[in-house]
Formats: sequence, C-alpha cells, structure tokens
Amino acid sequence: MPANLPPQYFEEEKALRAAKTPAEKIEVLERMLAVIPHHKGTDKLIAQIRRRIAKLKVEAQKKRGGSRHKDVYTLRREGAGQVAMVGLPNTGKSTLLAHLTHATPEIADYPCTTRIPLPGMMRFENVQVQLIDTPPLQDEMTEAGLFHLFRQADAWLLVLDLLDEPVLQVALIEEELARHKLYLSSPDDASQGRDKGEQPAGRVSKPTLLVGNKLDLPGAVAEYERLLQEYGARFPAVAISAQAGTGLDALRQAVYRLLGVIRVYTKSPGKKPNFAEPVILKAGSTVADLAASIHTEFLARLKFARIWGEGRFDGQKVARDHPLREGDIVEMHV
Ligand SMILES: Nc1nc2c(ncn2[C@@H]2O[C@H](COP(=O)(O)OP(=O)(O)O)[C@@H](O)[C@H]2O)c(=O)[nH]1
Ligand SMILES: [Mg+2]
Repeated sequence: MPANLPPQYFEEEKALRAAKTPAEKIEVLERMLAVIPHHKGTDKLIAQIRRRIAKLKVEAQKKRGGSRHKDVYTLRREGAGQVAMVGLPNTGKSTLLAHLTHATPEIADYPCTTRIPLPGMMRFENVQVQLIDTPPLQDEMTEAGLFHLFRQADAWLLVLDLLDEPVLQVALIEEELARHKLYLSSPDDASQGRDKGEQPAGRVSKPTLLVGNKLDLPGAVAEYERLLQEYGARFPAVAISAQAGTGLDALRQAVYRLLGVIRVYTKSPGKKPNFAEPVILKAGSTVADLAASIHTEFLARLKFARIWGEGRFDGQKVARDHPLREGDIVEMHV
C-alpha cells in the first residue's frame, strides 16, 4: 500500500466493502481513482484499480444477460459538449429531448417510461450539443450506472415539473446527488476558482441549469417565481413548456452558455473563414490550444497568428499564448 493516500481513499475502501452489485463497485472504484494522487508510488495501485473496473464491467454485462454489447450508461461525447438531464419521474425530460433533437424517446404519463439513457443532438446556431435523456432519480430504484453517467457529463439540466413543488425537487435532487459525491455548481463557483470539475475527495461538481417545465399549465408562473426566489441567485434558470415548445430558444442559448466554451473560426491566408464549422474550445483557450486541437504537429510548427474579432485590430498579429474570445477568426502561420 503506497504511502500518502488521502483519508478519502480509505473512506472509499469502506464504501467498496459495502458495495454489492458490480455497478456499485465500479462507481466506488472510479471515485477512488479520482482521489489517488498521481506519482510513481501510486502507479501500481492505479493500474490495479483500473483492471478491477474492467473486470467488473464484464461481470456487470453478464449479469444483464450478456446480450448488450456496451454499457448503456457510457455514452461517447459528441459535439460541443455532453449535457445530462436530471430529474424526478414525469417532469418532462423525454418530451424535452423529443422537441430539441431528432431522438424519439418514449413519453407517457406514468413514471419510469424511460429506463435507459438516450442521447440526441441539439442544435444551437452553428453548434451541436449532445443532450441525454435519463431514467428518473428515485431513491434505491436508481441504478448506480446513472450516477456514472452524471459524473461523465459536462453539465446538467435539472428538469423540474413546475406544478409539483419545484423548490422541493431541487432539494431532493441535490441530496440524492450528494450521496454519490456529485454537486451542483453555480457560475459563482467557477469565477472564484472553486469549480475545478474533479475536486479532492472524489467530489465532482457540474454547471447546472434549472429548467422549469410545464409553463403552459395554470399556476406555473407563480411556481417559477418561487423557484427563482429560492435558487435564482445560485443557478441560471429558464421556464419552458416542452409540450407547447415555448421558451426553447432561451433554453438552447442557456445550455450553450452552461458549457463554458467558445467558438472560433479558422481561415487560410487570402481566404474566407469557415463560419459553418466553428472550432469549440474551453473558455480561456489560447492560439496554441487552438493549434493543438487541430494537430500536435501543427502546434510545434506554429509561429504566430492573425486575429479578427471584437475589440481587436483586423488581422492583428498575436503570439501563441494569446487568449481567444468567442467568435474570433484566426489565421495561423507556420
Ligand atoms: N402540460 C404539460 N405536460 C407536459 C409537458 N412536458 C411533458 N408533459 C407531460 O408529462 C408527462 C411526463 O412526460 P415525460 O416526458 O415522459 O417525462 P419524464 O418522465 O421526465 O421523461 C407526459 O404525460 C407528458 O405529456 C409540458 O410542457 N406541459
Ligand atoms: Mg422519460
């Protein structure tokens, strides 16, 4: 056993002994990986845990009947980011996915129609964002894999039924997620440097948007106002009717903002930029990050860039560490 493991590691060891199903064990092992410091002394332990996860995944699949070739809770990220819906039963998650994407989830007025996650691509302007419809959160019935999915996503949409005590729903969701060391993060956390995604103690916090749904029903507006009073200072929020399709443009925009990314456009000298295909980068990225996202070799050869954008001289020559902004057009010179 390598020295200097944090106390959280030993907490997770206890949790591992208590875990029953392969999926639960996988979740705990993943949290362990998140708290182990990376250095020479821990290489072996990390490798061991990874092997154990791999074995458990095979076991978990066999348990489900072996017919499924992949873990339904692990979805490959596509587009500008992966956003998971989180909510109690019947809040309108599947209706929302059907309205925003080409996916065709099952929708019904009884709980738990959605049993496995379903992804779809949502368009916002010239960007595609991956939205994932999920089974509802509900106490012991929720499969551990769902929390794995939440942990992997870039951001969360809390889909709330405005006519069913939305304030209470947020509190319940927050409590349930916290049990799995998952936390809702506000834009404030990010600006104060508190939100680093993976934090110590296997904690993960994700940018969260509150989505008050069923705005078409009487009484919904007043409930939305109560929700804002309670949580409006902590989280961005939108009110929508997934069924009637109202408020969806504001929702698309809010989802894009939630991702904390910027769009930039590349161009070749003497040519027009390609506005149809933005390059998506984390906010705060530099010219060098852009070059690296294209090809590592390209980064090595990069000498300087010219930039067009708001608050810049057209074609201004900048160095590789120059920070980029939303909408910048960049011409790279090698
Ligand atoms: N009035 C109204 N009903 C909605 C709205 N969105 C969903 N519903 C209804 O709420 C029920 C649950 O919807 P569903 O999308 O299956 O919820 P999920 O369990 O969160 O996926 C269905 O009967 C939907 O027709 C909405 O915006 N307004
Ligand atoms: Mg559903």
